[in-house]
Order: sequence, then structure tokens, then C-alpha cells
Amino acid sequence: MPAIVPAPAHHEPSGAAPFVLGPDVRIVVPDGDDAVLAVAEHLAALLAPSAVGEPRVVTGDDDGPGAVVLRGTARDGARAEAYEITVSAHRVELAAAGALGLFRAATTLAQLTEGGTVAAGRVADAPRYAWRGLSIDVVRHWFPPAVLREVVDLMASYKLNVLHLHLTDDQGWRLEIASRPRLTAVSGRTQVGGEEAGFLTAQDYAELVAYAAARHVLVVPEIDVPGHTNAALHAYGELTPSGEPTDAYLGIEVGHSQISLNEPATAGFLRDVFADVAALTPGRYVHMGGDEVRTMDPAEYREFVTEASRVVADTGKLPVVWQEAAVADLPDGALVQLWDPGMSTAPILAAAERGHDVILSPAKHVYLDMKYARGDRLGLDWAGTVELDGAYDWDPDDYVPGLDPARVRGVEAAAWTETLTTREELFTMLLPRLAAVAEVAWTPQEARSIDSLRMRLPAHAERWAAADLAYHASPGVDWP
Ligand code: TNX
Repeated sequence: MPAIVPAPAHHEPSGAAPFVLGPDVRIVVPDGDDAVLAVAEHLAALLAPSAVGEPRVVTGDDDGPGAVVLRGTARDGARAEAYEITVSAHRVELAAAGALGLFRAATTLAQLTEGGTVAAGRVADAPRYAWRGLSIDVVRHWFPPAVLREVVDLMASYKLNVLHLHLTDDQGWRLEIASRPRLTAVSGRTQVGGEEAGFLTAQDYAELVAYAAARHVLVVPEIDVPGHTNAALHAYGELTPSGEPTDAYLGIEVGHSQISLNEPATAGFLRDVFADVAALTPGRYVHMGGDEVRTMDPAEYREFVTEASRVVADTGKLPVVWQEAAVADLPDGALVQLWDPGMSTAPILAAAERGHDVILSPAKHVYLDMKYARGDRLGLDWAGTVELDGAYDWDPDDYVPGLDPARVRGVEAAAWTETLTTREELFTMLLPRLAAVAEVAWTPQEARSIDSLRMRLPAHAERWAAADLAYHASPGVDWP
């Protein structure tokens, strides 16, 4: 098995002579389609390190020796991420409905390439789940756009397609909001521990969204309400019962803050903030949090979430909510995100019955802020420790007893950053577990195994090292 992660659904080596990335290699886009040409340029960059010369991108009918042909067939738009790769000594052919599937194919082809050659054979692949995400908490500790771009690149290389940005919390507010400038002017500077933080200007955010889109990653911004809101209460005293702003909060406790519809300023705040976020966000989804509200009675909480979800829907976006908020009356198309293994799943099952799809982020498997092992310096351990096998060995379709697998939209890893302060610490927690989660989300259950993954990871560790990305040397892998 070549070192492809996530493992493709089908791969049959033919045993024939391999394709050699020689000096005459051309990446061919027969119909010259602009989106496919962008994929061709991306593939040229991916192959350049293994090729003899610089791979050229050409258009027109050229399938002679040395051609790597990108064919958009458009015959099956519903399976936009599905693709096939056929490799012979003379040529490589990538086929998919369009640019998205060809982008997935290019990613696979880059990983199929070893020592300047591509083994002959055929790959036929398509994702198991549509939503394959990673959530990054840029609040507890601030990570600037340059690091987030590296995260996006890493995600794209593992066929992950949703970057969920946790942008607001008790300790800070990380997205400039035109209608409420004090959110970032005041709370953009604070983070856990008190060192000076930063935030995304509207332009930074737009550039990050575009960077991600070019790599087929969708950005889903999260504005967490009604809990996790001290940064807003610290910036705008009108949101508190006394009218006085709260103090900045630089600790890591949860569940102590709330904004409430009892305050007259709250309704306008929700309307303006979600309108501004929606206007900055081309994607269909906006996450509105809803987790860990421990200071509001259940009826008030339910009413708040119902109201806030309508505010989001009124902006034209579909809300995503953490699992607690499944008790609310959510708009059609809203998604519910599971995270806590200790919580009752009854509200999620009921929401699924009402037609809401579910994203699975079970902390004991995919919270990449959990320690790898007891005694580690980095990470938390409230959900236990999570090693490579823990991140990998579970079946999303079976995870919630009684949940119809058709309602499982996908899987999302999460990196909360209470204890993570540097780029190196962040990537140490992501790798190698993120690669494992990507395979959980992409590869059919019967086409994957931890033993196989362990064999494939060393080649990836070489790429991580070349990109200066730190990783944790999980046991059972023959790391380089
Ligand atoms: C729970 S997950 C939280 C976060 C913490 C995380 C730490 C969720 C919806 N809420 O506020 O950062 O645990 O693991």
C-alpha cells in the first residue's frame, strides 16, 4: 500500500512499469477550463520536488508519453469529490466531475509519487462523509493568519474541507465587527495568561477565507453565545445587568459568563454582529456556539438559542450549534455538533428526527487538545488521553446509539488552545492525530486499519519535517 492518507476507497496496483516524472512531463487540461487550470498549477507545484524538470501546464489534446491529463467529465455533479486515477508507463489520467474532484485526485497523485515515479495502477475514490473538519480555538491563545494558512495547507493535504474558527470566548474576541468596533479594540488584545494577543481584521479574515477556498476548504466562523461571552461583556457594558463592563478574564474556567435577552441591548447586538459576520462570510454556515451555559435556567437558555438561531437564519446562513443547543427549535438545515461523551444524546436524537444533520466531535476521540498520555506537559485530560489509536479506532456511524447514519454529516476534530501557546505546540497536538481523523472522515470503515496507517505515516512525517511542522512521535510507528 503506497503511503496515501486518507487511504483511498479502492486502489489496484497493476504491476506494470511505472510512470516516470521525466523532463517531458506535462500537466494537460484538455478543455482549458479556468478552475481546472488552477488545479493543474497546484499539481505542478506538488510534483515539482519529485520531477526532473519543472512540470509544465498545457491545454489542448495531448495524451502522448509524459502527459498527466486532468479530465473534467461533469457526468456526476452530485459526487463532486469522487475521482479516478489511472497510471501507466506512458501517461497518468485524472478524472472527476470537475475542479473539486480533480483537486482531490491531485492530492492523491502527489502522495502516490515516490522517488520521481508513480506506480502503475488505478485508484477509485470518494469520501465517506461530506463534512471533514478541524476547529481551531484562536481565542484562548491567538494564532495569526500565517499559522492558520499553514493549518489550511495541512488540511488540504489530508482532504479536510471545513476550517471552523472559534473566534470569540471569555478571554478574547478575534474578528473585527464593523458595527461593534470595541469588540476587537478592547477584547482583541487579551488572551489566557495575559500576554498581548491579536485579532483578524475584516481584511485578514477575507484573505484567509479566500486562501482556504483556493484549497477547497470552507471557513465556518463561530460566534459563541450565550455563554463564553466575557470578551463581549468586557467590551460593552450595556450587555451586563449593571451596565458596567466586566473585568477581562484570563483564566481557563468555563461556564461562568452569559449574555441575556433580559438586557435591552442584547437583541440589537445579536442582530448586528451576526449580520456583519454573515456579510464577511461567503460560506453557507455560521456557528453560534451554545455550549456550557451554566448560569441560565433551561427555559431561558432554550428561548435564547431559538431566538439567536432565527437571527442567524435571517442573515441567510444556516446555523451550526454545539450539542446542548439541540433542545432549541432550530431552523431547517441547522446542524448540531456533538462533543461531550458524558452528555445525554436524547436531544441530538430528537433533533435528527426533526431533520437536522449531526457533526461528530467526540472529545475522547477527536479533541486534539487532549493529552497524548498522562503526565504530558501540553493539553487537558478531562475527556481522558487520546493517542493515535484513540483518534482512529471508532466508527462514526455507530458512535451515537440510535442515530440514523444518514444523519451523520461528518466528523470534526477540535484543537482548543488553553495550554497551547506556540505554533510548534499547536502542530505537536495536531500531528499525527489530524491525519488519523482525516482518514476516519474520508475512508470507508472496511478500507482502513490502524496497522496500515502506522505503516503509511513515516513518509508523511518526512513531509511534516520538511515543512518545519512539529509532530508527536506516537508509539507503534517507525518514525524517520
Ligand atoms: C469544552 S467543547 C469546551 C471548550 C473548552 C474545551 C477544552 C466545547 C463546546 N466547549 O470551551 O475549550 O472543552 O477541551
